[in-house]
Amino acid sequence: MGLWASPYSLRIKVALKIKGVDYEYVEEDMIRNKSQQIVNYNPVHKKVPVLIHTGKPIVESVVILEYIDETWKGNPLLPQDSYDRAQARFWAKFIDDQLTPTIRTALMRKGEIAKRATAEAEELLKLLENEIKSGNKLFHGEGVGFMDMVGIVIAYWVPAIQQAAGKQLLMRGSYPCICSWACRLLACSVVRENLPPHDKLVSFYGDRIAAVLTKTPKL
Ligand SMILES: N[C@@H](CCC(=O)N[C@@H](CS)C(=O)NCC(=O)O)C(=O)O
Repeated sequence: MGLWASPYSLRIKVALKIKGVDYEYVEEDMIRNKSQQIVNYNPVHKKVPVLIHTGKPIVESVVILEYIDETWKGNPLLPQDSYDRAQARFWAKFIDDQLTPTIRTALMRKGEIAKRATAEAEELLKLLENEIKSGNKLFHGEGVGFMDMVGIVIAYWVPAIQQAAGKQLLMRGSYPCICSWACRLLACSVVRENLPPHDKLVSFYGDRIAAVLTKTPKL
């Protein structure tokens, strides 16, 4: 179960494709009409994606990716070496817990909140830029791996959100290594063929930004 505009849902679609697993996709209207099924399957977060396998729900995209990797062994997603696996989990947590929320605040809010978040996002992007520049093989691997799936949110969603917001944050001139990695990733057919249309995503985020700004005081 997923949402077409969700980068977290896309991770699961790409992972299942790489593993060659057939599945039934159920689109959820998370904005206007969240189904009772989602609440039942994911009572803690009430979010997509949810993977139902052998009748049981698995939630949280990174947990689902690891579940998929352990259940279908062919075409491994996580690195085989345990140090590299720890690194992949570390950078995935960095992207999901720090980088993405800060970028979203920088792009989707206004005023002092956005200004503070922009400064923080620039620092976090520099950390990622330096890590890729240093040659970390998680970002230079063959094919599409766990780290790439997590990073699609940066590679494809951030440019769409910044276009919707009319702001510039992740630019090639400032972060050439992140942008080259993003280009390589988006050129991979298994990713490209599953991406939602860019313009549709920009329009979706235009509406989300308008909704956020009308709800929050303009600080
Ligand atoms: N940490 C979660 C994030 C999932 C998430 O934020 N899903 C959004 C769609 S992109 C959602 O379902 N939002 C509905 C809501 O917040 O009510 C994951 O990795 O699966």
